[in-house]
Amino acid sequence: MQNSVKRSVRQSVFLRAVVATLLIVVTVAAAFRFKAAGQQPNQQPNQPSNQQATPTPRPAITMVSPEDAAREMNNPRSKWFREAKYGLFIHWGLYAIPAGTWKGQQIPGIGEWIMNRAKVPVKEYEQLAAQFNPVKFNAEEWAQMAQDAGMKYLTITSKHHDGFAMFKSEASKYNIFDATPFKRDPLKELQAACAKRGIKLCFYYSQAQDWHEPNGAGNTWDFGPDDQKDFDQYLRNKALPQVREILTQYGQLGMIWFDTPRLMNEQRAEQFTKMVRELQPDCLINGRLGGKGDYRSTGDNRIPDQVVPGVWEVPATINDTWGYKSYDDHWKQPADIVFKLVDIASKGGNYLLNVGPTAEGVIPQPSQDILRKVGQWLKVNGEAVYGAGPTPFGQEFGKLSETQKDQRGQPVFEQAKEWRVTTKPGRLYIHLFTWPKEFALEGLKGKVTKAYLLADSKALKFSQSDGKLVVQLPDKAPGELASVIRLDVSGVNP
Ligand code: JFZ
Repeated sequence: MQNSVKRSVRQSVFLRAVVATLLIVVTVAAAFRFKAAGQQPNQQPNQPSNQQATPTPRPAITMVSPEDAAREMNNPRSKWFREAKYGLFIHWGLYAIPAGTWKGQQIPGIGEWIMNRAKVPVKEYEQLAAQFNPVKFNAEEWAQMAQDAGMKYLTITSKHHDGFAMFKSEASKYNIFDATPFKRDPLKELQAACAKRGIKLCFYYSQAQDWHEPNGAGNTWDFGPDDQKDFDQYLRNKALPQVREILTQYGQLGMIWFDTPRLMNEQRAEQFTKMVRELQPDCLINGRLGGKGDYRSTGDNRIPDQVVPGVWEVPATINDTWGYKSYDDHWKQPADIVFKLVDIASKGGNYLLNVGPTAEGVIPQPSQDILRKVGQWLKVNGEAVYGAGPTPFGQEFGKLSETQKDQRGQPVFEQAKEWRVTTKPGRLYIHLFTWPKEFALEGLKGKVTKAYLLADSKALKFSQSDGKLVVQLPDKAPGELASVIRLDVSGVNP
């Protein structure tokens, strides 16, 4: 509600009065409810400060039928992806040159949208290509960083909405090989560097929005409204031929990550699906093509509140932009990223975390340092993440507020952040984000035969009776970031 309140306040004094009245009503009502429940208004457990704002109305993820969830889970094509859990997203293109500033003006919003947000005419934006010379680009270093970070796949923008291809393309000369002084194909170089390290290479491709093309979706400032365009002409002449190129010239791809399916329909999506299946039957299709994909994405940076069945991924920023912005230093810290990675894994999803390299071809040092810290944690605790399944519990996620409602009148979810659980057959992994004297767990089926911290492998004392397990912990946590207890459980699969 805070955001909408902010907006309203700007809009008019009248609205301000309405909002103030509403707030008073809500506060009074809330106080009554607290009283009825015998609580004080400030007794809200586990409410981290960054969760105060009411969630935006869009849902975290599209729910699917149990049949579709099972189809996703049983798809042999997605096996590597379901196990990988953690990938590196890279948004890199001409937008790294302006880096968030156009003609001396800082342009609000995500960096890769600068052409759209500043309504830069194609003729002007195109000129960036002549300056694009990322001589510090080193595919080996990028792939090595992904590996050090513990990321199992790498998804890079082969073409974003600005229409500029980051690979050598016959279908359009508006590409990094033909239109820049760089004259190299970074995707080709990444193919080799990723293959060497067993990292799955995946390409983002903006199939619908293409602000460079008169018939592509999105550029209304040069080319007028989308509904008057010959969108199929654009698909035929650029998008489909370029997707064919990326499918045929870079070896086996892990997936193509399509995005923002404006103007797409089933029949248009089908042309892409058919091409991917014919040329690379093992290549995954993400959920933003405009038809049914192999798995689903949440909204950007949106983590669901509970376990979500099926195969899904949270695309997320490490600061507040995808494409590089010189003045965005709002970095998520390693502890936060570890929490989000575990939180997502414990709900059954993947985490695709983004970096935005500079126009010189460098991944900003702060993001490298942060990701490597998380990578060190994964070296010790990766067994509890890679290939791990979701929690059999759920009480650890928090609960619906009895008092706070969002804009739609739905109760706000109060997230708890003390612990999370991931699973493997015969094993439970308890990730602790605070350090209690002992850890107690209710509702555990099966008999615990062994308990120890992944960090030091020393056996922990525990007792189990009436479905309640209590594990004794040493005085100090073994590491700076989350500590993981491994429980070996016999009898039933946890
Ligand atoms: C899209 C792009 O427009 C953006 O530039 C970036 O590449 C991002 C990863 O994807 O933005 C979206 C797309 C979908 C949602 C939100 C932002 N969504 O479904 O909530």
